[in-house]
Amino acid sequence: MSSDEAITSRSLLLTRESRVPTAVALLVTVVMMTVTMVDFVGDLQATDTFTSETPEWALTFEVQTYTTQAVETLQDDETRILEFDMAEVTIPEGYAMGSINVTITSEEEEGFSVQCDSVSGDLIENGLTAQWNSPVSNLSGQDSSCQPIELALQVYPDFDGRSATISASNEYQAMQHWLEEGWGDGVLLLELDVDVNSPLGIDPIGQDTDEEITVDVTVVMFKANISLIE
Ligand SMILES: [Ca+2]
Ligand SMILES: [Ca+2]
Repeated sequence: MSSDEAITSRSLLLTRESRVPTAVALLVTVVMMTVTMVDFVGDLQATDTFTSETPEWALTFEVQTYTTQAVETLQDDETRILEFDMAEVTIPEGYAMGSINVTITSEEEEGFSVQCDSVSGDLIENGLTAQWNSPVSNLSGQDSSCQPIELALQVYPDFDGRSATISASNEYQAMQHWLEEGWGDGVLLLELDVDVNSPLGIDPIGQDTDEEITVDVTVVMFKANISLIE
């Protein structure tokens, strides 16, 4: 390269003809950097106000129930354990098990010649996947006034069937809590105890010696729905 050529190339950007394009290029660069900075600051501001602008979602549940019944006659002083295999429950597509409700009903009805038998029912904690320690679960009950005993086992965490409004940045996050699998697997064990009570003064032939107990098991299943509150 001769010295003449070197001077020509060095001054190429600064020649009178090339000054305008160079200035335009610089200007474009400055504008682009400014746009990027504004975007960046805008993102920071968006993050700052995120909590107050998180979308709200309406949570609703579709509910279906499965019921099964067992009728058992227990003798005085008898204890019996009934099994209800949850594998026999048909759970519709998209549904999960929410809770299990048990109603224990005596055959006797309180009346002039009846002294109600003492009946107790206990759901026995085992490997059935459920919220055994939830305050909503009611595992034990007893009655001696011919009234039904109501027991309940919360299966899915927090499920109560009630609609709610929740804040979440997107639909998946809003739904996330309701997509768990594996709750309600196992065998429900119900222990029944009967102590027969006979009215005083009834002749021995008319003595009460047993009690027919009807157990109704209702499995509540749900499907969660989420919709954006505009
Ligand atoms: Ca009785
Ligand atoms: Ca009886």
